[in-house]
Amino acid sequence: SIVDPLLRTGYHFQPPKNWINDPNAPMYYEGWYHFFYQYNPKGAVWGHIVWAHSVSRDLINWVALKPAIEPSIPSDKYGCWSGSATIMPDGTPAIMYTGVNRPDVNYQVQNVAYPRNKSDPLLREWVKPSHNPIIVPRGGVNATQFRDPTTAWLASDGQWRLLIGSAAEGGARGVAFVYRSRDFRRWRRARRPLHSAATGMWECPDFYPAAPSAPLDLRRYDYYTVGTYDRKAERYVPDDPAGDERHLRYDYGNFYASKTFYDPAKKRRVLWGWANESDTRADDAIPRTVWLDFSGKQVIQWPIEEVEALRHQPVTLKDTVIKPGEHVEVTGTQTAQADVEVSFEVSSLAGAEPLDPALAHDAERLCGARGADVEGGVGPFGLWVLASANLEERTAVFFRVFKAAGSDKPVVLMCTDPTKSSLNPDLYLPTFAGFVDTDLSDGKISLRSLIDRSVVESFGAGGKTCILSRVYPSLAIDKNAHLYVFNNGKADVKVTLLTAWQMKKPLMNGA
Ligand code: DQQ
Repeated sequence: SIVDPLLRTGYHFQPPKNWINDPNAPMYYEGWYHFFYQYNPKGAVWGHIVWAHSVSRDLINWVALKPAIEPSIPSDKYGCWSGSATIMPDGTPAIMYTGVNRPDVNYQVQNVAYPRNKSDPLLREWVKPSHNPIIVPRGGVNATQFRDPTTAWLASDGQWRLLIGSAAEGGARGVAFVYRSRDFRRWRRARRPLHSAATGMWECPDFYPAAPSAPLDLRRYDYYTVGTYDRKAERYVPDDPAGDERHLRYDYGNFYASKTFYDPAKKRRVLWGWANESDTRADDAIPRTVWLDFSGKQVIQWPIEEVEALRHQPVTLKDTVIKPGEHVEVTGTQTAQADVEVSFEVSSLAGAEPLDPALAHDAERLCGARGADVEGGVGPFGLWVLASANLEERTAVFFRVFKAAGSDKPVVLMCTDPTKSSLNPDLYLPTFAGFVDTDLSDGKISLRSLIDRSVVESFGAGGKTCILSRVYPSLAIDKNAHLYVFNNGKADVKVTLLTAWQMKKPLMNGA
């Protein structure tokens, strides 16, 4: 469908045109950040996939280079699919990626590519050595479900390890196979996979240390688990063996095929996700820093600090009480492309509504039933973003507090409700939601939303729960987008501080 160009995102990563999907092999090399991504140079839908390549000094301003890896050898002739970079001990990066080698079925093998010229910090040219493919599906591995090699790591025995996403039991079980190599050329599969679960195939696995434990991400939504890597047994053991492996997600919205890399320049781990459009076909991704929280049970995500360089024209709201059923507009800055940070304070949790036990484990259904306009006890309160002047259009990002059945324990739900985001009737607008790991003991909870014309990317409670949503307003566009704080609960809610900044448009691949 045709979308208003003013709904094109301004500061989320995107190519000048055409289809983009997974982020691939993000890395830092000689002062430059490199970002590769699944890209169709020929059209606006997934198809003939190459590795497009952009570079940046700051992860915000991007310059597009020529595609780095395109189909050119028998083992990648029908597609260059996702993969990762590994920095060799001498500092040279290697890219491992999946190649499709048959026209009729998606047979998958793994290839390697190296920079032609290590002294070019832009790494413009990549060569595929003649010993490709270096890993082929053997021994009962399903060749059509065998892809997306991770970054490799050196184990204590001096051998390389990497993981490949796959499936077993006819696709019912997601599997992360371990491969070993002495020379990065001949790879052998370890007898036992690192980990597996009854989730369906695992695409784009990622495995990284987050002291003292390590997340592993699973599939379809970007699930992850936190656990311990038993180096001797080469097995991953989730910290919570009884836990549901589909419990924790990086993001409860539109965010998939994410990948991390370690940024040695700022000593942090950076996560990129793919925010597929729910309507049209041009897509974006945003970097977040990710770390393990104090409890060690989940990760925290926060927009990389460089994003703050785009902020200007701030306006604030201080110590403002929002009464039940009221809303307050935040004026004085344009908010179609904005960064909003707000701290809320609820005076008492006494009026929190009881949690329906049937919905206690299903945040999305709970939010569907108890949305932004359904009056509650404590909440719903939060932001209406990308709102039209008369509020016919608005996307609600909010919290709602419940009381768990049989106890007074507060249960905090975070939602993005886009059902009123557009008067355009033909849109797919799912409600997204996740629970927030907080007991609200001090009555305080924060929310940050990065608004980018058709992206609303929200971070609840300092990044404990994140939701990215795509919306396509027909009125709340550009200068006609408004921002409000609302409270549809029965208890007062205080905005202790809200700051909204307009966001400048960085260099974005020449778009
Ligand atoms: N996209 C790639 C695959 C990967 C999938 C193909 C995930 O390598 O498994 O474009 O979105």
